[in-house]
Amino acid sequence: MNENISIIGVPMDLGQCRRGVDMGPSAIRYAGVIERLEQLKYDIDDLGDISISRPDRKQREQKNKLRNLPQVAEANEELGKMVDEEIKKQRFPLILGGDHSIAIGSLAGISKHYENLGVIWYDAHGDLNSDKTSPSGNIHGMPLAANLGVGIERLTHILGYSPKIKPENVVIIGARCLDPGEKDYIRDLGIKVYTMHEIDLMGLPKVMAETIDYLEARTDGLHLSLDLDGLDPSEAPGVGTPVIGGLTYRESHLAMEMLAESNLLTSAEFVEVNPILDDKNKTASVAVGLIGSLFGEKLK
Ligand code: 6HN
Ligand code: MN
Ligand code: MN
Ligand code: MN
Repeated sequence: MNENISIIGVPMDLGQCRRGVDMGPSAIRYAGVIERLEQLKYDIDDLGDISISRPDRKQREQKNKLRNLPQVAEANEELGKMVDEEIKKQRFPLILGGDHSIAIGSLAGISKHYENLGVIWYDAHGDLNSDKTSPSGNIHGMPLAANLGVGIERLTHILGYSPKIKPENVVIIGARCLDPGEKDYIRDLGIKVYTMHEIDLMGLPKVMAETIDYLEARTDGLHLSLDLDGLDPSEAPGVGTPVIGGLTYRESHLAMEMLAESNLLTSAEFVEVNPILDDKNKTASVAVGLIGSLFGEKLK
């Protein structure tokens, strides 16, 4: 693993409707992410939080199919540029959210550097909606689609190119709440998905081993996009769209250890931590625990 990590906080809550997820980066820092990584002897550069412009009242009242589109797009351009810069400096970008709409900017900055970027989407949801299929108008339900080049141009072409990733280089893990349009899309494109059903049948270790083998064979970089709602809400309650029946902390911890052992990871983001909905910063602490495992706590 790259020994130099740049942390970028993205206090974004405009990709969905619940207040508080903009405090996710602070909650994760407060839970000790930097100390944890420094103990593992990484060189950490905390770049702080990017600034997000707020919609004024008139903009908020506008009935638009895509909620807060100008502000979300602008912040993602900004994030994309920062991530790109850090990779140019040969540093590992670790992005802290914020709602999942920020994965559009993360991948815009990352994907420029790879021919075949692999993505693990660890999430209860598919985040594969577009303006046409979204039931909510919330952009945090759209980042994976946007990165695949599906949706409106303002989101698909962040940093001026599209698509960012290919469907065959994506693996979704933990899905248990997919909208009809998302299911059609998964079927049409043949995206690899391990739903909770498959995880229950196969066991998480087999799922991770298959995922790692599959991506290792076809990709030249690997990004982890981990939405804390992939975990069960009993262990990660501080999320805006909880879905029961999720991955346990132990399973997730093992998934991170297996990723660490694979030595394939080139970037990561942890999103959807909402301290207002949380129980004593439990979800942020879970995120920090998973980050420790991901960066090789067991190996060092
Ligand atoms: N997330 N599929 C729902 C929607 O509104 O499009 C929920 C999306 C949740 C997104 O948790 O990142
Ligand atoms: Mn998500
Ligand atoms: Mn989710
Ligand atoms: Mn362990």
